[in-house]
Amino acid sequence: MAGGEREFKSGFISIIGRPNVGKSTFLNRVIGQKIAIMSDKPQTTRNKVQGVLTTDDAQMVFIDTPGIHKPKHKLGDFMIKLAINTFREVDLILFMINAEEGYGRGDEFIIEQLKNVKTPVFLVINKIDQIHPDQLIVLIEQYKDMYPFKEIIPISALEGNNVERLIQQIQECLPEGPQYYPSDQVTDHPERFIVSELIREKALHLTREEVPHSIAVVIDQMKQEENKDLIHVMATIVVERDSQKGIVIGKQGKMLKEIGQRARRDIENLLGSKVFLELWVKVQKDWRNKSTYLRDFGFRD
Ligand code: GDP
Ligand code: MG
Ligand code: K
Repeated sequence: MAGGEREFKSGFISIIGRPNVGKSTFLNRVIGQKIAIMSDKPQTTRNKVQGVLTTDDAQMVFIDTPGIHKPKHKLGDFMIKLAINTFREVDLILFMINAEEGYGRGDEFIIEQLKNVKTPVFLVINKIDQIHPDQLIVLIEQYKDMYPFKEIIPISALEGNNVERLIQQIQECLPEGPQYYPSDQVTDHPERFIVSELIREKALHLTREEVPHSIAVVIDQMKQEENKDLIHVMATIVVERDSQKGIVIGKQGKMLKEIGQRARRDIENLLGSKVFLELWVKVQKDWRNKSTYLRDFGFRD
């Protein structure tokens, strides 16, 4: 059992823009490198996870924002509110435009909405393979005065130009956070949820309500060791404050060790196999604000 903290970034990223600007093409390209399509997952009516990209240092959860994709339609107040709330909940917004088309009324609408949120926004100018570099300069000049974009990044989602760099910039922009989804597999393993609940239960029980119920447990990995009757489970206990982290780890790691030993026994019974359990504790301020997304995937607050 190991205590301590890993430096890891994670966050939710909304890709918005008029139809046909290349949002899906971009996602598919990202899928080309290790991404997992999540479209078969349960979804809220509001947001759906489109894909998860996990690198060594970060996890990027791309989500779809219904409503804002069709800004030409007359959206009711309700839909607009919904869209704006979604903007507030994500960590980053990618506003994608089509370099060939340039500025349009749909963009004007989206930019108006963005003015009400603090979430950073990248302007992604897609389809640069279709234009002359001089045109690109004109476009950047035009857009940069419309809104304080955090970054303006020209790409070709189709040909892949600059996509790596965009991913890099996204990663840099994300806050520290837990890995929400497993990187090794994407299947909706019900066992994973039960395992996380077993750990959570032990943590809550042993800390005797000193740690509120806002605690979450994320299973980072659950893997059968090759040729061994042993399942390796890596999990992170997510708390909201440093003080809670101290309680969960305990003096010289005693509390965490106890949580781990008790949870391991239960998990071994559940899985009918020996278990090697590694636990980390991570402070994620405000993680509850992101619970809208987590709840659908078996996390509870
Ligand atoms: P979405 O509606 O925003 O999801 O747009 P799509 O990803 O479905 O793309 C719409 C069309 O634009 C498709 O025919 C894509 O092949 C094309 N497209 C997307 N990205 C690029 C690009 O970088 N360059 C070019 N030339 N075409 C692109
Ligand atoms: Mg699409
Ligand atoms: K903003």
